[in-house]
Amino acid sequence: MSKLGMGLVGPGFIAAHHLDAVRRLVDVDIIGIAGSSPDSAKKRARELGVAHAYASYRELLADPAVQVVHNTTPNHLHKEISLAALRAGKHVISDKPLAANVQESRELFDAARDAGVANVVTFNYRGHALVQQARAMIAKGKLGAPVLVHGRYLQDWLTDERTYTWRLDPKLGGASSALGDIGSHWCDLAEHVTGARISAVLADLHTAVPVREAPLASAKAFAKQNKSTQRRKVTISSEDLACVLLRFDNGARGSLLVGQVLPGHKNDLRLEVNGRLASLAWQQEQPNELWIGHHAQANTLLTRDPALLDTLARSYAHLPAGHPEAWADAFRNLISDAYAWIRKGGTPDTKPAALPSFADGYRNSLVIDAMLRSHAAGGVWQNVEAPGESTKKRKRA
Ligand code: SOE
Repeated sequence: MSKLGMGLVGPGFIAAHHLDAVRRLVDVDIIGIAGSSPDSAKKRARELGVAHAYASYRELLADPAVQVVHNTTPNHLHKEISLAALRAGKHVISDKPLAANVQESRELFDAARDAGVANVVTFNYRGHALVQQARAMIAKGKLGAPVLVHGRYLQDWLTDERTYTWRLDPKLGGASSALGDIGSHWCDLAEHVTGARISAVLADLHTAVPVREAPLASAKAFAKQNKSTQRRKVTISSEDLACVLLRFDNGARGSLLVGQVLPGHKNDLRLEVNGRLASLAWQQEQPNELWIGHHAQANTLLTRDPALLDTLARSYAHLPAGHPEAWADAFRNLISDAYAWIRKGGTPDTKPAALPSFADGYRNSLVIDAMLRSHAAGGVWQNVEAPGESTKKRKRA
């Protein structure tokens, strides 16, 4: 079997994890990377152990050895680069969110469908074995009809007002900050696990740190900035906190808390689903455990053991029970599914069920957009729908 060639554009923080996941597959060659300049690409290629640095992303796309493009650029570049890659006939794996806003996401979704190639967006929490277990249990009716879907994604890395990131600049990160960055993961997970769609939202957004002291020079994501760093004051317009009520299209109700300025919370993503027969809960920081709640019998804690998992979840678990699997393993599962899809031609009927595509990325941007609209309207319910599409029209169609 000949190897597939991949290239990566945007060699920042997350790029190393894409390359790590690809290196764990046996049938993919890393051809080269492109960055914001020829020099930065060369420097990062050395640091990441990649043999070739392209002078630009256009040069990377022109190389026939590159069949798959990983787009790990900041959000405002997602559209331009993914679109160019699709037009060059490449399979595309894009970081989330798919693009900076609904219109751009729609364009990418349409272009991917027309190109007929594999198109993946990295909602990587789907790659956990116990997330797939939860999804299988709900699909098989083990919880009964879901009545409540709730949870949170809380972080603290933006707590200090001297921390600044491009994600807080709407021109680079998009209109939404916390919701786009991490609320997006939770919404994708909630819809993927339950198989239901968020149909309406009521959101209250807030900026708890409205002024930040950004370093004058651009700093690496998550880098510790010391006291002597020269700074400028920046007014922040996007949200670092969000409280959202949800309605799902199967009748379930729900709620979501999102925040990035909450001391002590690192990547505190939690999803709980309560059905009429049973409940379940999964937490990203304890990914090897699934809590299963009952009314008239003892609750159980299912630990990740390939032998105990549903057949739909088993292939996402690689180590024997008791050897923990975590974030990087789930990321690898997603990348492995992406390449399995590519090998099958990237046609809609061959996509692995757990793999998030541009359709999911577009869908997700509609959900986040409805939250922004709800808040802008003063906290009123908004349907999740494409611009120009009213619920009435949808029902008639
Ligand atoms: C930063 O907030 C970040 O790295 C996100 O961009 C990721 O998608 C999330 O998984 C963890 O936090």
